[in-house]
Amino acid sequence: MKASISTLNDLDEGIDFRNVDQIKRGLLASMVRYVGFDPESATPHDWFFALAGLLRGHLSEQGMRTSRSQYGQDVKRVYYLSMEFLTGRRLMKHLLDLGIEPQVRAALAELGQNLDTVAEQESDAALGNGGLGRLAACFLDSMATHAYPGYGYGIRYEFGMFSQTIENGQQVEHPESWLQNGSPWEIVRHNVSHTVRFGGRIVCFRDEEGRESCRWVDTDDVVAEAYDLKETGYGGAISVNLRLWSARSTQDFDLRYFNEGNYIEAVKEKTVSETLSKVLYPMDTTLMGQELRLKQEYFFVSASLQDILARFLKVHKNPRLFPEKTVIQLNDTHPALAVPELMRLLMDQHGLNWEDAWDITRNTFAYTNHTLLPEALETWPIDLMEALLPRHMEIIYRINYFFLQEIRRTYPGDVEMVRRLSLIDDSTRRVRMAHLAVVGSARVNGVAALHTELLRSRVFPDFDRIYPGKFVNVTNGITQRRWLLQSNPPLATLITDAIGPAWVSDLDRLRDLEALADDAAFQDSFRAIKRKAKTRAAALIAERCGVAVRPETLFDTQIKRIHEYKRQLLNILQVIARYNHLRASGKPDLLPRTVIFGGKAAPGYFMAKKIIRLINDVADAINHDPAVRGLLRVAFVPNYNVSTAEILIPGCDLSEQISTAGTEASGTGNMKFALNGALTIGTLDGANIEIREEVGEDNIFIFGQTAEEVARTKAAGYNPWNIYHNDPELKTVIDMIRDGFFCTEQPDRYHPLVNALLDGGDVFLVLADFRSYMNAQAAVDALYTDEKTWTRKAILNVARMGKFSSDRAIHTYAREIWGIDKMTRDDA
Ligand code: 26V
Repeated sequence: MKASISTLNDLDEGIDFRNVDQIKRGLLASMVRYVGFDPESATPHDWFFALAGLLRGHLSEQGMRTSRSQYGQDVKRVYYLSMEFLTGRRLMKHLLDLGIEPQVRAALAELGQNLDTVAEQESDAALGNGGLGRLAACFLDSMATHAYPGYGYGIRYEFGMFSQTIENGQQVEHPESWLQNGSPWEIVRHNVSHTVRFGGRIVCFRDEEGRESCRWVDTDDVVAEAYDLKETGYGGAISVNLRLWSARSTQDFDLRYFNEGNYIEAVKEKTVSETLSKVLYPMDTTLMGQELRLKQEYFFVSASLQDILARFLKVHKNPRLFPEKTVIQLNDTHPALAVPELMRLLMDQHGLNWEDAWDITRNTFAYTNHTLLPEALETWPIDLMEALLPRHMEIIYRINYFFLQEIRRTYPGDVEMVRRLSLIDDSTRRVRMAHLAVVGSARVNGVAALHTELLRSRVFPDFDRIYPGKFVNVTNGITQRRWLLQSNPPLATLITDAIGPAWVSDLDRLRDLEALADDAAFQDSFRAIKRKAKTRAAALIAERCGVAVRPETLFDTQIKRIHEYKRQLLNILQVIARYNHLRASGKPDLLPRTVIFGGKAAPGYFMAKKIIRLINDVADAINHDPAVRGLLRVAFVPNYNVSTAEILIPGCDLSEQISTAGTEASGTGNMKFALNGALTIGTLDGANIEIREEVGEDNIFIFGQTAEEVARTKAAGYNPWNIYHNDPELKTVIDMIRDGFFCTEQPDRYHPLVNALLDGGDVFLVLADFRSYMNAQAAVDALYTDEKTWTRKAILNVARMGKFSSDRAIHTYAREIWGIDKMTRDDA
């Protein structure tokens, strides 16, 4: 019998989440049946699982409704392919989306439990490195909230981003097993699996009509198994499915070995293939030629495309309609193999010819670029690709052949142009994944206005010329549901009380707060909320770093990945200068400050690790110096992740966004801070430029060279030594670091950092921007003494953040890139 929608409605009789009593009974039942513990002796951890288990059924039901609507309306879907989804904890998000937080809180309270304590039992799903992965999570939230038929595909890493401890001032990495206790949210799809093939060789033959077809044989196979997570949207009507692939061996035992009695060899193959989804690569720039990474990329791309095609073909018999019903967004080049994979599937499995397959392919994909750093642009050695993916390499050669033929026709005799545009770099014998993505996509976008402009002018000028209109900008955004409603409930309530709740799904409505920027009572409440959030941040700092900090001081925060281009080093130089000033003058003319750092370094990134150590050494010296007690404190908060951000961002006064102009594609932390009422000190880089446009130049501290000035400075032959010799305050700071002031037991510890700044040419212009940064910091000090003016500016920052909602970003993608519409729920 075919189940009808009403069958699903009947299920609702199970439990009414508006009813505290029913939730309570549901929790008890879930504890006994699902967790298997006696409620009498259950811990908060057990209650977390009981609650999640209870909700999971509800989420799954909602997912089915969504899916039925999508099929029913035969909608065009967008598939978001990303190697990373940094979703963080899920419990509170689901409760807020479903609007049942108060009821669940009350039910737990009746059982003697506190919801916040229970929620803290959940481990972060840290399936991403940083900005790119968190953006993907914000996007799923916006798609679900606004009922776009979206679908995420990624990898179910067994180990996500490593957890970080600081030992002797240095980063130590530990494996992070978010699945250790199992994840109560996952829905395992044992019936959904796809075979992914590697290696082998190609046999091509012609049929009677002379049509060529190829077979890929003698391959090593791995099975991709589907695990689904439901991303709820606000209001809870519609959800987006996030399907993560886990690698399983095709064979548990290699019987050849097993029969010879070699048990270990017999299971070895299993272990090898299952390492594919074991661990997230914890770097977000250079990583060249790692075979396992390439295999991960192809593994998730192939499984996802097979899945997408199968879903399409269930309903549509004609593959030529594919782009009408499907758009696939490539989150950076990591899934760029989707281009040759779709070609392969269409030709080798579904019998299409090259022209038709290519027509479908280039109308299906869109590609987002997230970085300008040359070392982060992916390329793969041809030899490795040929060994692992021989059929794809052939397809890439052929795409390239036709593409370059067209270029030669348009630009006869321009061999340089051909060399520059080729998908293959002949001099290094590598495949340029960005070129593959550009050629294979209908649209390419950057993630902030400046970034898109630089992409067009510096990274892809030739492509921009040959494909007018292909490059577009979609400035990033963040979801206000997580980054305000969930992480800062007191501020969210204050706002809702003042202007109503519409901002939760329409952030432009925050504009109504402008009228309250000077209102004394509103200002008082705003300040009181900030103070409370700082107290909470202070407690976290005390617990994690053993450093006591006072919430009355200015909280100055830089939390993000540790990278030379993000210039944590510039920040710490400024901190040392401040320290020197306070010590020398003995006059507390500078406002008391707490400088907070947090962030992980890629395990093999020597300089970034040195920077972490320097911050910790400096923190140690300053925090133990009675001369600056009460005036300056420095804290490095270990293991920065989504949950830590949720506490540190609301409790911040000054947001540090100080990358060298032209290096940070967008930044999204900058948006989260401003939305929570911090003022930004920053360069004219990435989305900072647009933040300034929105909040007004009086309400942000801008310093340093512009992207154009950076380029000119470098072209003119920048010499950092000149700055060093001409700025005595800066010279003192650098000399202290060089001479081991902060590490007397090993005075040369920071020579590599000092060398990079001086003899190394100071690639990121730390010295060039130092004085201007100091001046901006002085302006911060001056303004912070004027409580009313500071608060006014902070309120205006919140009021003018509307543009930076991921809702706006998703509406733009939907309209301008994806060509998709919102769904209506059939039974809504
Ligand atoms: C690159 C690589 C290359 C080697 C292998 C591992 C790996 C992992 C990730 C990446 C991508 C890094 C790019 C990235 O995260 N970009 C950030 O994207 C944010 C969202 O668009 C943006 O706000 C940040 O400015 C940008 O740095």
